[in-house]
Amino acid sequence: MLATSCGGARIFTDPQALILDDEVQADEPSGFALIATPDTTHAALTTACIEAGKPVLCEKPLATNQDEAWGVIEAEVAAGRRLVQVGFMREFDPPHKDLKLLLDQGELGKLLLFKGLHANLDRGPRDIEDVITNSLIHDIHSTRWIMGQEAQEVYVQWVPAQPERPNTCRLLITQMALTDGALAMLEVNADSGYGYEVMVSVVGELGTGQTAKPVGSTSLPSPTLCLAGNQTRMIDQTWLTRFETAYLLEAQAWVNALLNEAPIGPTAWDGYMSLVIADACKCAAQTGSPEAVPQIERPSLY
Ligand code: ISE
Repeated sequence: MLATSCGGARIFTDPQALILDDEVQADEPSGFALIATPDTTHAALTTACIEAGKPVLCEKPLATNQDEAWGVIEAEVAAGRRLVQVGFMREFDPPHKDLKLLLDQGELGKLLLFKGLHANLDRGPRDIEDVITNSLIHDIHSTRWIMGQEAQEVYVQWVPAQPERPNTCRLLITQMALTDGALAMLEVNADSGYGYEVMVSVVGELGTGQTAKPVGSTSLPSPTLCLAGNQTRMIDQTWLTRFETAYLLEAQAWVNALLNEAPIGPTAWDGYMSLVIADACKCAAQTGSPEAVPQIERPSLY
């Protein structure tokens, strides 16, 4: 039914067959692949696109761990050109972009601290590894992107969702020491009890900055209401409404960039480095100690 409503789209049950199909032409918008399948399939499908010479926008995480992600880097380096963009859509979110612009203009001077708040609504008890690779990965990338620094050391503490299963995670705090001497403190709430929110605040030598509250996604009214003795504001319930604008801007920017043959946005290297840091966080969670993050030489393609 959906295929008919899209003008008779062909349906594939095998993603590899779709990627290899001759009708999917790499030099036309129909030939750009957008991968939004389960996390465990991302690396193999992205690599298949690279090997077929087809540009690909892959949802985060690029892979489930750094070794898998390195395979994607090797394939792209062998192809000799950038074909991959990773779906860290916060780079296209107006409140994040506005803050980043002011920081890049040096408004706050040298940056000292990144604080990230990432509140989710309950999706059932999740293991700490899943919260790190699937949710914290956004905050890891935001830290690298907004601060313009890599992580050097990470330390992880969390509150279990179920006390009898200590590996489950209700709330996670990650601390990071960054390469230029700044710090980061990332809070991921796996079940806020009230809604979905993402906010960043930054402390610089000259002052502080914070992302603006999003001005109502298209599906939510933005006004604050005073009613029956209470002041209320609607809060998104999922990332799909909170980041609706960012997803649209991300996809449009990706297509525009490819038509101009100049890829932009988060690279496979960003996808890889965020997993190097995520893997260090998983280690730190296991050992209960600060964990050093390996500093890896960036291939010249990036
Ligand atoms: C989800 O997969 C996303 O990517 C959301 O942006 C994030 O907030 C959520 O925690 C993830 O599970």
